[in-house]
Amino acid sequence: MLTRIDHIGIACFDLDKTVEFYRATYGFEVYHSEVNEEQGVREAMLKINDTGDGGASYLQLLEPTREDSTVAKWLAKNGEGVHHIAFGTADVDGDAADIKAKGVRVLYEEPRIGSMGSRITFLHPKDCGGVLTELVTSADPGAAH
Ligand code: CMX
Ligand code: CO
Repeated sequence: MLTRIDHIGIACFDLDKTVEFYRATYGFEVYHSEVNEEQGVREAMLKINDTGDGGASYLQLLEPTREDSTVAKWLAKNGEGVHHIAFGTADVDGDAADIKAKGVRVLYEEPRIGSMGSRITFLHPKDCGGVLTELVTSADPGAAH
């Protein structure tokens, strides 16, 4: 069951500059940052609020680490902006299987590693009304992140 907005993914050319925009404009601070080589991104997670399921909702700011990454490709075509949305679930495997059975393409056979050790998969934007959609199970679903 999808129980929250886990994050909104925003693609940018310059992560430090974008982090500073969110800090100066809204007062949001970086909760966590990391490089995910498999996804080809350097990212910052800004925690916006805790949620009723014991999790939280974030903004995920994404800067590409290499030219052939999905985010670099997207930025070249679209410029900066909202890249994807992510729903949180305690069971990414089960929810991905249920959604796949409804005819939506799930991009990974098995969930991969996302922010903060989470397990993630993606649904094809062409099957989701043009919205790249991620499903996320936190490393510790009972914890605040
Ligand atoms: N949102 C909406 N539509 C998108 C999209 C996005 N983020 N990315 C691509 N598309 C659309 C394109 O506009 C294109 O549409 P048209 O054919 O109408 O022009 C179509 O999908 C194919 O796009 P493409 O540029 O040829 O890109 P690919 O097919 O090579 O890749 C996708 C698209 C979704 C399979 C790829 O981006 C992917 O695997 N995404 C999942 C991984 C990811 O995004 N990782 C970065 C974030 C990591 C994280 O969140 O932790
Ligand atoms: Co994401």
